[in-house]
Amino acid sequence: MKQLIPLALLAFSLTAAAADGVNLVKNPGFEEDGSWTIWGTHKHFGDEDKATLMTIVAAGDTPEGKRYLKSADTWEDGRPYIVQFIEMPQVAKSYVMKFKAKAPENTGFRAGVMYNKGTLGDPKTYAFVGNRIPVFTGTGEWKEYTVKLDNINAGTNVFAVVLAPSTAEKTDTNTVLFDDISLVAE
Ligand SMILES: [Ca+2]
Ligand SMILES: [Ca+2]
Repeated sequence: MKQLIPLALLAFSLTAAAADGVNLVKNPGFEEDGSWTIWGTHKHFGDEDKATLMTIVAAGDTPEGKRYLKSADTWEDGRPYIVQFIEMPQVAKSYVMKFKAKAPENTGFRAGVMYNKGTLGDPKTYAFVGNRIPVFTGTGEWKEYTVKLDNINAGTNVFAVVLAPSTAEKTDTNTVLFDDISLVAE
């Protein structure tokens, strides 16, 4: 019975957080290490190759803070990307994801959210149930992009925030910079 109180408080604080427009993304500006994971790769991609997928750059030309993510898809036989998993005990009706990206002019890249259900890390229960990952077009400059998330698939209890440096075409290759990612209930 003792557990009921902290769980109730947790549920209350999560509801309050959503209502307050809190950013659900951890390490949203890549100012720290961690929270983001390489995903969608194939077994034959070596660790050294994978490193080019997720390079944290600390240099000028940063739209937020001191660091940003540089992500490269150099493979013509795969469409790897970066994810952050967010467990969602309660899912609101809709969310807005915003991020800044710098992609070469007129090249395509993707960002959005995959909807999953089950227990993260347990292949027996974990399953993909849908997504909202539009293709965007680069301008050659840093630009803010927006993804509206609604009609979220029933049963979703884990969001995977996706940052993909190329389109869904496996043969596509590209290098894209990302920073200042936010995901807020509305
Ligand atoms: Ca940053
Ligand atoms: Ca590719």
